[in-house]
Amino acid sequence: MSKPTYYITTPIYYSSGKLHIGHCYTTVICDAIARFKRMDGYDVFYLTGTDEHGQKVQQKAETAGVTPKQYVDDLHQQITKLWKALNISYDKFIRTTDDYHEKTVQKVYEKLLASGDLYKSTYEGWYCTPCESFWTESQLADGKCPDCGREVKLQKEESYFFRLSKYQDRLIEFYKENPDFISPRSRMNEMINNFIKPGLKDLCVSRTTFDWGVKLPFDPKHVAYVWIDALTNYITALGYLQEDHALFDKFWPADLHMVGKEIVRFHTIIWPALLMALDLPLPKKVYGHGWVLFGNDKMSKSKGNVVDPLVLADRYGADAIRYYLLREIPFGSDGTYTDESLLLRTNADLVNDLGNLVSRTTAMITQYFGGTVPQPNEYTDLDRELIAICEGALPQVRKDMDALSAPDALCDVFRIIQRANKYIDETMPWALNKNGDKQRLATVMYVLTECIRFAATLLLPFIPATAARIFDKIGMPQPTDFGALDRFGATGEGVTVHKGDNLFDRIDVEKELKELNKLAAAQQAEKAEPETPQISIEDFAKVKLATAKVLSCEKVAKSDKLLVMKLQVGDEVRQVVSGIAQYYSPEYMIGKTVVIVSNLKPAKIRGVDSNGMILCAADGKNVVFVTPEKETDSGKEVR
Ligand code: ME8
Repeated sequence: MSKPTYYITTPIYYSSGKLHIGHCYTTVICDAIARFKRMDGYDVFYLTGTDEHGQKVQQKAETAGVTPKQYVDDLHQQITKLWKALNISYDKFIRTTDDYHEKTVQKVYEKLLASGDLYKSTYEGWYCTPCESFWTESQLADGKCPDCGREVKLQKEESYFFRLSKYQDRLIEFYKENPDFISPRSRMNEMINNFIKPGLKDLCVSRTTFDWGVKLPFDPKHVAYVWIDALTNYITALGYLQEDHALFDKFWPADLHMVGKEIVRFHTIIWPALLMALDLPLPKKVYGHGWVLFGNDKMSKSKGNVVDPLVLADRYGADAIRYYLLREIPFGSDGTYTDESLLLRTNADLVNDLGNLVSRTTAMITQYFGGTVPQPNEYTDLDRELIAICEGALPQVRKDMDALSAPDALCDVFRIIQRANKYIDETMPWALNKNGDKQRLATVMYVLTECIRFAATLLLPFIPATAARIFDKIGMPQPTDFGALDRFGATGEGVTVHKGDNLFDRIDVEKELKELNKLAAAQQAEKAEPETPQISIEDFAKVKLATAKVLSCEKVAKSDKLLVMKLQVGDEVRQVVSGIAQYYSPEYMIGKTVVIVSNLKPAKIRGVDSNGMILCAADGKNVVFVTPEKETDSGKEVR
């Protein structure tokens, strides 16, 4: 008989910056669920990936002096390295720049155009020129750009629109028929009251102001804008509208889209409407998890004052990070990350409870029975209490995982561990040994080994590397399913334990906190502007500065920041691109005398050749170009 399928996804991660520990939350939760389902008999497909198009990427690449593709390639590498370090067992990693994805997005737009769900119109919005971003009235902060606080102007742009409004009633109907579609429930009310009831507006789904995106095949000056490109990843990854669509046939509709609460709206309104428009079945559930907050900061998705998760994983092990995120952050609501809570949680649960149980038990079996797990004799009521906890654990953990609550599931597993530690204190094996009661001692060692086997099996989805090490220590093969959890007493004769190293070393919290502070400070300093070094007169002599007269000037196409000028520099005429369009109009520049760096290596900026750089005085808000105090010829050396 074929296994039931389970398709689980994370959002695709923006490729415009480094990921922090908050980002790891979605991926780690999904990983635990995927691993649990695999062991519980499902044929699982776990998808994650990167969201690589858009204006932000284009701008960041420009600032970094690389192409957008080089920029996203580098981030993609960093992100996959992080997932590897955290032991994320995804089945596929999709990049929105993957050829198959781009081609399918184009087909989706064509399909929507053909069915009448896509139409061309004009988008009117508040535009922030420095940020090159459109905002709706309600997104503005005191009438200004919510990102940079500067003035915005009302601007019109030709755009394609998705007929979202048409699906309003069908969406409400769908929610009614599927009350568990949006979880937790509170988020469902939020969606209906805040977004659907006030009325859905058609959605602008193309842009002409930048070009780092999927070009619309029927109108290539437009690129796909954000949500259709991003959301369709969940089906393009499976082969939707492609030659090989076996995975799509097998796994769609998704069982679970796990997303952070800020993007529930897109996944529960736009995504189902789009699927309705494409005549596809809808996903079974969208879960909006809470945020990992940092210190007292409300929501700092981009906070930099926390140590890089790669460094944390390297220092404390992937499982300490995984365990912390799964256990400490209450599922469905926000939780606060602090270095201290990470270290304390690791010491309390992983070092004390789990580590001690395994090391004490393996040490005692080694000392009292030469390392071979003895067979049990008659069970007492005390033993039976532990047996009942073990045998009840899988159904309980399964129930927790059905509710997607990893913290509860881990609490239930740790109940076995904590009870077993107490059992050691209660049975006092050292006294049994001293009194020569080998029979009872054998039963106690056997019960403890079985408790460890149950706990380690159930821990495999959550802290897989540690659980695997436990199986090594207790001399058993690592199970691939929960089959052997139906019966206490499955451990047969002749099993040999190996105590080996500690599972986790105790962390000196005070000392580590100081180290982490230092690391975070170093990280911040790395990001900050490097201190300007002093240079010698010889170094300065290498820079050739000259006066130049602006002969002509115009805007660079598709850029609000750049002007391209022809400059007279002595006998020579050269072209220079300068990022001063927000501060000077082309007309104003014509006839002005400027100062340029004349021996700068030529470069292409937005595809336009630039041979030199115009000197400006800038303070981050205002920019003025430098000009000689008196009229002077062009081409004069400036020293
Ligand atoms: O939203 N705490 O990508 P993203 C918890 N590309 N989760 C957090 C978090 C925090 N502090 N910060 C981020 C996007 N996340 C889009 C999605 S899907 C079609 C397109 C989570 O890189 C966030 O909630 O901003 C989301 O689930 C994931 O990281 C990716 O966020």
